[in-house]
Amino acid sequence: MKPVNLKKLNPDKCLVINIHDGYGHTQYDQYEINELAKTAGFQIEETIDVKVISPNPSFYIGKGKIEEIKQLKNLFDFEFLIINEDISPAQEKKLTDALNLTVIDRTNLILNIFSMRAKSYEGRLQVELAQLEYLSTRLVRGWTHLERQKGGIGVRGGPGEKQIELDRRMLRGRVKQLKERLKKLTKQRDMQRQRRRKSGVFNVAIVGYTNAGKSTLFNELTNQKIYAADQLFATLDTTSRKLFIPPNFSLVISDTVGFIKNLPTNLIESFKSTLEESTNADLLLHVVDSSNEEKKEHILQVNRILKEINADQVDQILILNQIDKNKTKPQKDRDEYGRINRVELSAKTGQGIEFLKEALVERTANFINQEKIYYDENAQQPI
Ligand SMILES: Nc1nc2c(ncn2[C@@H]2O[C@H](COP(=O)(O)OP(=O)(O)OP(=O)(O)O)[C@@H](O)[C@H]2O)c(=O)[nH]1
Ligand SMILES: [Mg+2]
Repeated sequence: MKPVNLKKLNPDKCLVINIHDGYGHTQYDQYEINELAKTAGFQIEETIDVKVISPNPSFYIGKGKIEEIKQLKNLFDFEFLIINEDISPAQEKKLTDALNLTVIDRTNLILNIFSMRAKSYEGRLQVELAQLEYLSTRLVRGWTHLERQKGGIGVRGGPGEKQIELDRRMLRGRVKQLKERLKKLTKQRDMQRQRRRKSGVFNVAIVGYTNAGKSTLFNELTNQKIYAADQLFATLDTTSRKLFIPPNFSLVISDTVGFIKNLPTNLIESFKSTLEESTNADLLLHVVDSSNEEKKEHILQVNRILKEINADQVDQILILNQIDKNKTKPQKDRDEYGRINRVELSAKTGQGIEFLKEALVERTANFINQEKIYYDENAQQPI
């Protein structure tokens, strides 16, 4: 029941099971789970659709499907089963035992991709914390389950209880240590932010669904070469750069970690300080892959997470990226206050970037004026 260390196991063959409701509806996008699996280094041998109206409490899927998977296993020889859902620890364990396969649910897959991607010290601490929190719920539940077998809560000396108790204690110790280290880093980050705020710099954060093209846009705007790739969660660490727009505008722009539908809460919690880069921004560039069929759902999911991290009040400009794929023209739209609030562009070819720069100049000028009013008003305050 440990988070699987995919680093050691990759690349490997897997079966993907796609849960649907009998009408072709799935909670999670089939294309996305395939991309997640590939990003984690898996080779997808076979995909099967499994209808689940109400999940089987023991195995999540029905017994008939378990037999079918056993037969597929004989044919295709895979070691991993990836399930396009989040299943309970007990279901994971039962499925693993029944099939003699390593079962990985969607949350576990995402946690592992994060762990493979984490580069910075802070990123590594954040991912480890999220993974341990995920593991701790599994251990706790496994433990209560053992207790129940021995005749009720509070009964001592059950088989394996000592080991689990020991594991739990070590786990709690490490979680505490990680939280303390992260707290120190958060303090440093807060101080940096305060300094930036005091200096009256306009802060812009690029946010959006994973693989929308945030890093490509960041590179195009700042002439940087940070990692951008056709992979989910290519970026985990926030990168900030000063951006100068002629004739005389400057701002700080940050590229941030991508979001995904139902981003595991453990990750949101442990990545809070990184995500707060968006909460504390003056403007968000919400990047969307306009060629993606799921773009409306992606916008909804990003806004949902922004709300969760209290960034839903920050002004947004919607960036419909990748218009080169749709072969549509660059465009800008304005809101009822006359501000550019929507730009259609291609971060890759640069088409439409001038509209975004125009929007940034407008917003920066506005910000500087507001700051002046703020300072003037303060100056008039009697001491
Ligand atoms: N055709 C086309 N491809 C693009 C465009 N913008 C980005 N891409 C491609 O889309 C893929 C993802 O781009 P990234 O910039 O890494 O996306 P991201 O939003 O930073 O992704 P994560 O960091 O993984 O969340 C890369 O292969 C880019 O080359 C675009 O305007 N047009
Ligand atoms: Mg990126």
